[in-house]
Amino acid sequence: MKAKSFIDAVDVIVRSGKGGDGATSFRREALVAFGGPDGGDGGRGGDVVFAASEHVNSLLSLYYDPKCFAQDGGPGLGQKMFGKRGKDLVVPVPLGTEVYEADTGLLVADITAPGQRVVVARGGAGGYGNVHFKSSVNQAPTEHTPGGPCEERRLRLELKTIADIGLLGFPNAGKSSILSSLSSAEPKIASYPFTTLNPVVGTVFYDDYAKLQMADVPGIIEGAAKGVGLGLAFLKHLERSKAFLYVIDMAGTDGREPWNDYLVLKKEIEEYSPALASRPSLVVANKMDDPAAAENAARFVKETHKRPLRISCLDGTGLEKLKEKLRTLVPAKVKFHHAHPEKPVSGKMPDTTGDEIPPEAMKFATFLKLEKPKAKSHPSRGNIH
Ligand SMILES: Nc1nc2c(ncn2[C@@H]2O[C@H](COP(=O)(O)OP(=O)(O)OP(=O)(O)O)[C@@H](O)[C@H]2O)c(=O)[nH]1
Ligand SMILES: [Mg+2]
Repeated sequence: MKAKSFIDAVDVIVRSGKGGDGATSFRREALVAFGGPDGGDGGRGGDVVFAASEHVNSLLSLYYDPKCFAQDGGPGLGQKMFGKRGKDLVVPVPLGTEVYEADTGLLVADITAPGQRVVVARGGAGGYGNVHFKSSVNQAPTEHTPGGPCEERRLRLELKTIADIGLLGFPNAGKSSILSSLSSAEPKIASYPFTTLNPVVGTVFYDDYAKLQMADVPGIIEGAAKGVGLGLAFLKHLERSKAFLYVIDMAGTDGREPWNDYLVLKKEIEEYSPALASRPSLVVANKMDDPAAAENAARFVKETHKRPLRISCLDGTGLEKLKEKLRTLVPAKVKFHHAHPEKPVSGKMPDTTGDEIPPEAMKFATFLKLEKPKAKSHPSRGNIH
């Protein structure tokens, strides 16, 4: 069996570490009589954390190792010593990963920003050592509490690739050729259908340091909405795209009619999701170097009333124009922002001295999580007195 190289959905079990038990111990030291209790608290169990990483592009490692277990906390020790804190388990996941509760289908987290970290299972708190139970009437307590339980969940992870622009087209239309011409991505290019079997993302760079992400997904054929070919399963990778390129093979290779290709593509996308079909798009006529292409392009305009952008990945015609057109579809991200239009200017802070907070002041107050009071700190985080 061929080893899998790309996985975009996987079920995992996450389990945080159990808290360590508190200790019962008494101070024993030469020349100190009745030293009293000195059993320390157990250590906290480790958390399971999903961390967005730009260095992974698939859920493959979780497919082969779906058990994500963090370390348990160590038990408390004598001499008021804390138990060891369990190590957190940090699992790198690709940008665009959605985390669902496997049993209920509830969305737990959507990991989209680089550096984003989500705690999916929180470690148990450490138990109290007997030092906490001393009092004037109980000077030699033997009580201690067990560590908090671990948290175990079954989660379903789904990867929806993040890209600004998605490439849609029939197999062999030249989607991968466009991606490799405009970016430094190296998708496989060959003259047989379904060369691309996994989504590939490339970055298009501009001279002013702006950049756009472009995603190439496997080809779509008639009946894809019903599962023909590779189906529309891969279209979920384009759900987050802001705009689409319909790539049409204007040479009509394999006896296909380009205008028919466009109408079929439109219909299949419409069936998959009307919201996707209504996003900004650009029709691109590829393979214009082919002798049959010019005639086909003229007929294409007549049949579809769309004027495609004519390009050829083979001789490079129209590629620069395409690159510029992409920026009109999606505003490219400029790397260096000197002035951020959204940023509040400190001199123009709204007046909040009255009884009512003006609505424009609320955007300054988003950091106040008033509905959630600060959690009471656990004694294991401070010193034992
Ligand atoms: N003549 C000509 N051939 C092209 C052009 N662009 C791509 N091709 C050829 O068309 C074939 C298919 O190109 P790909 O880029 O692999 O097409 P694709 O749309 O990614 O195909 P799948 O991954 O199978 O869906 C390859 O043999 C390319 O060399 C072009 O502008 N002119
Ligand atoms: Mg391809």
